[in-house]
Amino acid sequence: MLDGWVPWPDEVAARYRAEGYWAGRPLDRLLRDQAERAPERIALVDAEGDRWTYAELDARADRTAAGLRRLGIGGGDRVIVQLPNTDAFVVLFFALLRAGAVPVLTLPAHRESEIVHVAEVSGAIAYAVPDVHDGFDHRTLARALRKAVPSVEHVLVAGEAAEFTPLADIDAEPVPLPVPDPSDVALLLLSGGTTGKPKLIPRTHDDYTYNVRASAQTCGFDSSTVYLVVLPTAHNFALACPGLLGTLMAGGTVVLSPTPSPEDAFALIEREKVTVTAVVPPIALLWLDAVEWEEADLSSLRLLQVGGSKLGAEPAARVRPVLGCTLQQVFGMAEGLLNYTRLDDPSELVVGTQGRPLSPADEIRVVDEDGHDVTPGATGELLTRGPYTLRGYYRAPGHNARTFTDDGYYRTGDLVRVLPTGHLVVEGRAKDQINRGGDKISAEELENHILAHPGVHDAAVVGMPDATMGERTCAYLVPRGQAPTHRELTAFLTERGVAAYKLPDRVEVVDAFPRTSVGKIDKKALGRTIAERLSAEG
Ligand code: J2J
Repeated sequence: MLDGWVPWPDEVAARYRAEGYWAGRPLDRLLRDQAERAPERIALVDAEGDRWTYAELDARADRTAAGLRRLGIGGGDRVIVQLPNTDAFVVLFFALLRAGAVPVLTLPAHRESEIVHVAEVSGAIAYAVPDVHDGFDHRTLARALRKAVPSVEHVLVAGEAAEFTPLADIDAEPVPLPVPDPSDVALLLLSGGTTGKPKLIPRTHDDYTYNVRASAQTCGFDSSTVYLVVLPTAHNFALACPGLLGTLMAGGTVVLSPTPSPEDAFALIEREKVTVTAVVPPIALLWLDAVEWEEADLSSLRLLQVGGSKLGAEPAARVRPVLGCTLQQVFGMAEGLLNYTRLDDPSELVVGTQGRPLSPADEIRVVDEDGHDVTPGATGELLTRGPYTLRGYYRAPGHNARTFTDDGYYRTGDLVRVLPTGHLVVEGRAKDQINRGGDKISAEELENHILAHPGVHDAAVVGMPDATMGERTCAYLVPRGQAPTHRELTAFLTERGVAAYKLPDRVEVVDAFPRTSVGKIDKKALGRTIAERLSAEG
């Protein structure tokens, strides 16, 4: 069993098993089951139109798993996966599970700063990358990683491998492999983060399989489902809510879009007769406008899932008239808890709420700053525990002590109110994070990077309102001598290996920060100041 993670207490785990939430099956079985049931059905289609049946995908995963074992990868080894939306991701994901290795999923946008940290915390022995993606050479990053974290023994490359191992060569005759314990960790997801360094989220075979199965049921997935992966495959939403795993479990077809652009996505929706997809609000807004200029037949689309940040009521109300499909709001988190509006909810709930918890076993509390339950309907911080919500981050005991209550509730940092129907409305945030159109930025993490600049004495990162993204990032600086310009600062952060989505959108230089009565930086005041300045600028 993997060490360094926090399992559910025995009696709770026994209850989840007895009540049927945890089925006691390894996560990779969902592919094998369909390969046995409907081997000739199309499981996967990529942007070029290449197609794989369930039998083919299953066989490739088996061969790759055998190849991984031959390389010595298996038995709980952590493997960082940073692959774009291609068949290589899908095959490697299942192959790692079958080899007994633990995929550590990172986004294509992550750079040296994030990847090195993830490798150090996870103790990864391998790193899987594309050769070049979006103009960035991941082999260069791999070289830097190997220097910084010697435990990373293997670099597996989709495409031109240079001195590394081509993913295509990881191939061997299938061998019988040990079956993992379903209560053990299957994969590690990256959290949005509220601290200096990103945290890793352990997800077990039992909990993630339940997450996928219950989501697929709630969203009506079946063998006629054609799901378009628009967000990165490594994102919990696109992977498992119900996402690509839910589609495969239901025997449907997964279509991979290389980007969320209307050009790519609309063409694939038309070509493959896509029935469902999942996007973040800025993409939903773009699509709602793009129907004006991007000619495509979207009539196959039945369901658009939107989540990651709050969707405004106005665009929410436009989804059905403009795109001709049902909207589903999804308020989820890689840590676990998922809230969905239901397909048969009345439109005021679909438009005006962020859904209600997926599982009857999800427990939620809404508390005030002292941790007391608020009166029903009032706004407070959402706490949750349940059969697919983590009990602790991986190898983070100090952080866990602050982020979980003694009785195992996860403090989400989200401010919500609960309607009598059980639906949640997200009202704000208690955590020090910027939600930039679904991309999460830990203020503390970014401040630490900025503080390394010689021209910065102190830094405070806050969100500023933005019509399309919801929020963008503003970095307030107190200079030491000559303050860096916005351009100089972003160049400095890029050089440090910070992912592009974390770069500040604006820099404000001040002599001193406003302070609260206890002497902390008053970020609320900074947020108000920049919001006022923006509205004055028009
Ligand atoms: C407001 N805030 C939201 C929403 C997430 C499905 C959907 C989203 C994620 C995700 C996910 C929100 N309205 N509809 O993993 O499976 C904010 C909250 C939450 C945080 C989690 C999924 N949907 N949020 O966004 O781990 O602040 O997961 O706590 O990236 O996003 O971020 P993340």
